[in-house]
Amino acid sequence: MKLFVYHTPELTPTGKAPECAIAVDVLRATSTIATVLAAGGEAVQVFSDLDQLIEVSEKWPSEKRLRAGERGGAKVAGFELGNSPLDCTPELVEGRRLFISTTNGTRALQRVQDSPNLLAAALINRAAVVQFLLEKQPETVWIVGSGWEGSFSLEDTVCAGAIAHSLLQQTTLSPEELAGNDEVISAIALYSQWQDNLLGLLHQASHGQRLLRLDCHEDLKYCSQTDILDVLPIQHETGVLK
Ligand code: 3SL
Repeated sequence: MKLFVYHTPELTPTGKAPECAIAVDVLRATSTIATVLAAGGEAVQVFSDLDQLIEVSEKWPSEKRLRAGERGGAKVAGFELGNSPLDCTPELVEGRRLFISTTNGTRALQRVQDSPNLLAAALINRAAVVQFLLEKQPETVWIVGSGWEGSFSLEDTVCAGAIAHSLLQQTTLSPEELAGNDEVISAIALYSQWQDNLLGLLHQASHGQRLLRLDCHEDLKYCSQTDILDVLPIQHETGVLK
């Protein structure tokens, strides 16, 4: 297995998609997607365009759908939900499809949507993602961070590092054998330094600070936890994760 980390969708190569791709948006899209599926949501359908989301979701029975939208960290007017995983309770989401559009996370997913094995990962479901990789043994894996509007983000890179670190612990691979690019080595170094204080790292991250200004302290706490959900969001048809 060769692992490549790309910090943003913009830095991700164009051309043939890899055998396995993992989109990461710890704050907060992939944390929300994992939470919805763990809470019994039927599926999560991802859109970059709000108008398209509205058009497609209109065709779905209203009692079976929820619309979630975030722009600049805030909820989109008229939608039931923003992008807080804490709002995605079993009472609300069970049996329903979440139609979601966010600023960066949905772009990361769409960037690698042609991969035959597209996963959504966050710290909270890291172990399930690693388990999939260990069982499936894909030759090439790309981890694509969402970043923020084209820029690097600490929280996505530390999650990439958490995945790589766990792979190293559970295989005989050396870092040099696993790493397809230097970003993997730096992601492992970041995780190794912060693994005991991931909440502290999220507080330092620029998007973490943006969310703190929006009073999302509890979201940061929740998203900084590791391996708490045994759920593997995987794309079944383009844009639909189950
Ligand atoms: O950019 C995104 O995709 C979001 O996850 C950002 S936020 O955490 O909802 O503000």
